[in-house]
Amino acid sequence: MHGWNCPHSYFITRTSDYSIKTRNRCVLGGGGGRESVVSACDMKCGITYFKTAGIVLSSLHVLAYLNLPIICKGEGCRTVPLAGHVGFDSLPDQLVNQSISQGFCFNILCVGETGLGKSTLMDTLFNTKFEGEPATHTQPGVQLQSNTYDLQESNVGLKLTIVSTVGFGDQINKEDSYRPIVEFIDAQFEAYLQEELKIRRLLHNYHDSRIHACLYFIAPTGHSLKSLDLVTMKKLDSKVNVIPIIAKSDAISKSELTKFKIKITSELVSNGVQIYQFPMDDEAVAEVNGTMNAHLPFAVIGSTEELKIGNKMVKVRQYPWGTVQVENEAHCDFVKLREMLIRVNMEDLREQTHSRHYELYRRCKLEEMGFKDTDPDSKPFSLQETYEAKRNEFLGELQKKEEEMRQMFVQRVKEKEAELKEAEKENKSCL
Ligand SMILES: Nc1nc2c(ncn2[C@@H]2O[C@H](COP(=O)(O)OP(=O)(O)OP(=O)(O)O)[C@@H](O)[C@H]2O)c(=O)[nH]1
Ligand SMILES: [Mg+2]
Repeated sequence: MHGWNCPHSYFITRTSDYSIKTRNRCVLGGGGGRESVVSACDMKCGITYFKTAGIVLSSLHVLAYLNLPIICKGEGCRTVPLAGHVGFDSLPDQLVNQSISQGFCFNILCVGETGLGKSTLMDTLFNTKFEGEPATHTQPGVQLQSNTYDLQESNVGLKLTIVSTVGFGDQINKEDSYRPIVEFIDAQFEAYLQEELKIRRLLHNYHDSRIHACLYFIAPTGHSLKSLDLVTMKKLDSKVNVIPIIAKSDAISKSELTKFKIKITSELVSNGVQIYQFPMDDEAVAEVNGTMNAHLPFAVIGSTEELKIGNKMVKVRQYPWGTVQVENEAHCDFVKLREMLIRVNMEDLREQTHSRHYELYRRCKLEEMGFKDTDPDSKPFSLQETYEAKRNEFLGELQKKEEEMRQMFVQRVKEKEAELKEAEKENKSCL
């Protein structure tokens, strides 16, 4: 969250109702409570940016919208009185409009063995039926299947890409199962890097296919992680935000699940697998994210089947012995996953992908190509200098090769001359 000198920030959960939470989680407003907003502003002021589902608004904007006086008492906050309306308070509006017209994009990678419920979970998460055929267990290798969909909620458009592994875990030799996944992730980074390096870049129109979240489906064995899981997650953790989930968690009892979660967590730690942690630096969501981090890996159930319970239609899986409700937090962690992945941390996942994973890929790639920021004396090294150095290096190598070939040629001529002389001598002696 961005702020102007003011240590206090407010967080709007939804654009529609302007309910305001202070950073200490006290909810003010809620459907436009004018007094509450005044008191929030009275309490701690300054011009603060509100961040709402990836859209930035300022306190000025909110107060102006609600037609409220703007009171500023923030310490260390320099204020310049304006004689009249200038109009820069519409900046957030411009940003909101721009963001809405551009739309958002989010890419999820589902990694998990065949039949672990990947497609069902995606359908359940986004409350729709995505296309896709079940995979057979006879695939000779792992493949990745990618589908992009345009979704619309209220007036916000989302370009959602779901990538799923096909044939993962079906081979006898699973040594290289992680490789196609790593290659796929790198290929998306490479495509973005190539676009960035173009002279005519079209990044605002570019369909960003970099993976923002990797849901790693763990089989509900109740024992421990398979070596395939550990190896794959370890290979992926520096390239993508890995969120492990226990799939089909209705197949495991409550007490077993608690032990299984502890076991998985300790195995991940002891093998140095860095899974994605919900961020704690923003006080508005620190508490909820902290609590959710302790619940990882989420135990989920997927289903799109609906049943009327009471007077509400709910998503369920029905069994001869009873019914399990997908969105009931006493039954599984599906709601926690949906909240964390979509409502609270979608923007952080996108940001982490760009600032951490892509940055690492870009750095390694450019270094591999010979680019560097500083010379051996730690002095800044420009792109032009890098180009010159590379060119000189190349010319030097070319000259060296030329010299070697010249030497070789001279040597061969000498040898041939010696051979001819020898032959001439022999001919003379025969005569
Ligand atoms: N018990 C249980 N079954 C589930 C759950 N989610 C999905 N299933 C069932 O598992 C089967 C496979 O589900 P899919 O969603 O097709 O699994 P998938 O991982 O996409 O399979 P592939 O794409 O073929 O690898 C279906 O019969 C689902 O109804 C769950 O949470 N619990
Ligand atoms: Mg599937």
